[in-house]
Amino acid sequence: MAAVTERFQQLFVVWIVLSITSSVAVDRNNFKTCSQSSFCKRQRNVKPGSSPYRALLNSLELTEKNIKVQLINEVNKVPLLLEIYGLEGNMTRIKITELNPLKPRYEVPDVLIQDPPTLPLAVTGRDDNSIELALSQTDHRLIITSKPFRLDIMAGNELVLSVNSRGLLVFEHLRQRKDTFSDKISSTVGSMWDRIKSLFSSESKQENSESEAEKPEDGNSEQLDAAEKVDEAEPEKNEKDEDTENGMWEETFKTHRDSKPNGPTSISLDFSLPGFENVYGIPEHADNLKLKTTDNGDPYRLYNLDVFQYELYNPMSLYGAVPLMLAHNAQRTLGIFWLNSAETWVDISSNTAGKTVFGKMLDYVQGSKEAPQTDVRWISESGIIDVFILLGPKSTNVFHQYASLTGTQALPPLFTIGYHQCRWNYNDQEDVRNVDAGLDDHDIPCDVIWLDIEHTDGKRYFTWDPNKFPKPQDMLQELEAKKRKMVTIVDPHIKVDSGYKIYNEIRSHDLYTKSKDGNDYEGWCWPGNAGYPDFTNPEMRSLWAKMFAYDQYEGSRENLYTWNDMNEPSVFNGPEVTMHKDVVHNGGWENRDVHNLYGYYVQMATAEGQVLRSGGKERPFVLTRAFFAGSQRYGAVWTGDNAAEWDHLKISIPMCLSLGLAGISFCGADVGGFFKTPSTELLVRWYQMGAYHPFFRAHAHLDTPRREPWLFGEENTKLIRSVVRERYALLPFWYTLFYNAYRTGVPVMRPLWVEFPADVTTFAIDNEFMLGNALLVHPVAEEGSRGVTAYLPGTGEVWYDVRSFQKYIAPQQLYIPVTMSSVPVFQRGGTIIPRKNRVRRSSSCMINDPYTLYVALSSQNTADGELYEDDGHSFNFQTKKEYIHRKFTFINNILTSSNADNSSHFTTKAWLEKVVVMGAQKPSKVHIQMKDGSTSEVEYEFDAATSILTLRKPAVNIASDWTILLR
Ligand code: NBV
Repeated sequence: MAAVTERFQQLFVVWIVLSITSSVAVDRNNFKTCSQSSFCKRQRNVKPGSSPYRALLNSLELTEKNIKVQLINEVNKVPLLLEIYGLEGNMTRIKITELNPLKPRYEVPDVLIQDPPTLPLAVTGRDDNSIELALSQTDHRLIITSKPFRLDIMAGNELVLSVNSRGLLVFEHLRQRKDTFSDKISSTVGSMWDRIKSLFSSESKQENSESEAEKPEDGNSEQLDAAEKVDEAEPEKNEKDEDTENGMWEETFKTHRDSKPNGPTSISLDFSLPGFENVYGIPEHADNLKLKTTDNGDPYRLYNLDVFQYELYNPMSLYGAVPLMLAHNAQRTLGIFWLNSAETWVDISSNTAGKTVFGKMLDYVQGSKEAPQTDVRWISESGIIDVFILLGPKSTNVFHQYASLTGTQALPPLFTIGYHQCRWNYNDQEDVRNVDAGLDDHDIPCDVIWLDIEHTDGKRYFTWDPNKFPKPQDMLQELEAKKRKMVTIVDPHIKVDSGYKIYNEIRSHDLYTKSKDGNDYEGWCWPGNAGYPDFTNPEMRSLWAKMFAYDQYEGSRENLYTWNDMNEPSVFNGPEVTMHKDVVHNGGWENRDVHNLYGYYVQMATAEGQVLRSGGKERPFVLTRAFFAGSQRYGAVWTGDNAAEWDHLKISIPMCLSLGLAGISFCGADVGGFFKTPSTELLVRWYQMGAYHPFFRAHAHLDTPRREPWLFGEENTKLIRSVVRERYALLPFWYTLFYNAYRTGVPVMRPLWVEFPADVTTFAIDNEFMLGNALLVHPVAEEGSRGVTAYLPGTGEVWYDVRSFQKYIAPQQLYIPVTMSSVPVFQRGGTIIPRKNRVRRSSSCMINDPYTLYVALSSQNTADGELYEDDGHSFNFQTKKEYIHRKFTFINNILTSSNADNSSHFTTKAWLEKVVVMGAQKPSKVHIQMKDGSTSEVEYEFDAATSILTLRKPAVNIASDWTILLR
């Protein structure tokens, strides 16, 4: 019998694979629209209008940390508690939850890196209908209006953001189901109990005029009911039917029934942003950088899902979710961080959307009073309202603010920013050996070779297929000898198999997620029937972490790292290909509450495992597909199963930019496209794109023909080789950018508007991007392209083509004729970039190699830049401050290298072999002066045609202080 079931499961998986490989586009029927998600539908049916909420100003309580005010829904009388916190660093936190919930509601743990430090709030004004509060250390004020309830945030006299100004605060309070006799009794008892409690609670001591708060009606929120009732006139409609119809107490999607033991629990809140026309962020969506209005379609959805063959330019969910939105205009940037891990939908509307530039001009000329405004509305299925308003005012402030809450990008080991060679699958040890040799034979640097699911023994993670990979240690050692690493895939679905150590261990600790009936939850995935460890449980995470110990993960070595896939989690036979919402996690929480955190915890536990196996010494590397706010602390993210199509190549820019804005800098897309087979032209263009993305990995589907970079003729090998080598030459620049992302939260890959905040032309650009503040990249992403038009921003700024050193004055739309070898990249005047021009097999081989500095002079003949270097792999940069952080400045014809961080110390053999100055004038002499005062002459060359000055062999150690004087 067991064998029959096993066979059936195998057939099912084969069927899945076949259907996966035969269809062409996403099957939208597998995924809910807003109207198929009952809470989204109920909420969206509530239209803007006067809010039924009133803030009970007399209930205001000022504590050391926050202020508390009760809100009463004047229709259903259910009281809420509003808490407002002034946070250090120009942020405000707004929490709204039930004053007397039937039971606790979920509050997201483990994402904030600390209890955010608060600043006292002071009441600075008050009248019958409002209270004014001042946030200390800023010019920000908060105004709470009582009836209808709204909250306005002012900066000086300017209104920055309003909360509930459209009256869309909707809070489905926890309630007893009314449809059975026993429920009726418990409901009555429940509400009697509530009343008794309230009589004795401190709130009951409020003045009479406020006392409605203590008499909740134990019924549905009438705000929602009113919106939901299809036919008001229909007499005596059975409540149970209506609840079921509205999906309040149960809901069915396709064949899947959601039992909804807690009934309706959703929440919603609106925010108005006067003066803003551009909003960004809330990854992950396959859409443009600038988010679109959602009035005529679905809201953007945040619900981690394994969306097979995702479609582009739509608001459907993808694998990860970061509920952070940024708003930007020429004066300021702000952020809204909605800390909720349940299924979430975000509606965006704008009064200027759809207006042409001419229409806007007409408004201006005619003096139309309507200022631009964007309105957003967040809706989540459960939990509480816990939202952080990041008040900027600059984008860099918003990045710092968000980083102070959720942490920064972990500084990756150096090797991880090199090139990664992956496919589903490298078949066996021999195959790996050949690929490794192929890279060397063709002079293509590479740091990592990856193994996908076929390397395992029957999709049992942490094992090796004994026939294909009989000696994994030998294979890893061979790679180590080449200074290369390997990554193996470790998915979180665990084959149900009593002969499988990992399965048994998790079971013996009773750490699998549970079905609503209390048994281990099982679903189908690659191994057939699988259990899903409860990663929300710290015990499970620590057990998982221990599984990476060298003596536990047999065949592993120090140069083996990890890839977490399918961690949304993907459940082939689950609703929307994921876990049932009524699956139970640690503490009795439902998957409904924690869903978007699952993948986050998988990556967290995996990264902890890698740190643990090294005795806390080595930095981990984990690539994850699913993510949440804070995932940046645990490694890298890729954009999942894209396709070998030009539009997928293009969308990789906004997808990674959006992730970067939301704190996750280490992002990449499968180079070449995962599904389908790229034309050679597309493959080459994809390498040219990928070489400038933070995470640079080629990957391909099992069914596609092999596509290692040397398989397309010498000419194409040369093209690919050249961009991969360019990537390696720029590794010092990349590593410095990552260090700054780690230090400050500022993204590595940036939209142009981050660097040019007042230039409105940049606000919607997503076919080019900045790396740090210095490089502008406009990859060719059109088939058969003969030219591209790049926008060079910055009034009065200059840009230099990094290959020809040709200088351009900005701003301008620059037409650039292209050939297959062209990758338009420009260095901004005023910046200095470090490179290592002697490219070798892998990043570790280049550790001691000398540097070249590229100094691009601004129109004022100045420039500055930085260099960060450390051992590339350990935590010594944190624990012992072992690193160098240099600052380079060019001013008055003097180039200076100074220490940017005197507390650091690190010795390196690397020296300065060359300095290239763009936009220079010919000097008559060049000297280098050391800290001890000693000077020597430096040889140079000057090319008058290009204004390039090349200083040869200053020959100083890169960690030393020196000054180069041009006379
Ligand atoms: O493990 C196989 C693939 C993997 O190659 C890909 O990168 C993941 O995104 N995985 C998805 C599962 C199957 C996809 C059809």
